[in-house]
Amino acid sequence: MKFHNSSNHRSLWQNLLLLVVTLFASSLLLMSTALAEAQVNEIKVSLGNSSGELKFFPSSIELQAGTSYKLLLDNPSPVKHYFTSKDFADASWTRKVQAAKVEVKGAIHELELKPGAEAEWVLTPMKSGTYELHCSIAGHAAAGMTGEIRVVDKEFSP
Ligand SMILES: [Cu+2]
Repeated sequence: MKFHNSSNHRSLWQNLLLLVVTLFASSLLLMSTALAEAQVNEIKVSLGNSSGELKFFPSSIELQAGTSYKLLLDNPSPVKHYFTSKDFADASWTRKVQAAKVEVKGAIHELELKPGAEAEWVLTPMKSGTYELHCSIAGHAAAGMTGEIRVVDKEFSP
């Protein structure tokens, strides 16, 4: 093999290759940034779990007032549950609730999730405070199916 003859060619090809790799890498970076932005305000809350524990997972969430969120609710448990947080709902602006190809708009105070159900609640909390969350099925809150939603004010940097 002779390397010396093709050294000019090699550096041209290497430069081209470098350019292509750089373009590819930066487009990947842009794509992953866009994906990260799309996912940023998603918060997942499970109502119960597959072993039937009467809890929310997690049982405490913190949101920022004036920021829009997508709450991804699911029920991996064998029984029906409710996501009930009336004061939180009253202090929030609900853009929509989407579940099984049905989109609901307007005031929402609680969501019922049957076993295996999933729902997306797109909302913007408007007022800071600590709001209680519970499942309104008889006996579930007493057994521990409660939680809290903390809404904090946005921190403004000077
Ligand atoms: Cu329940």
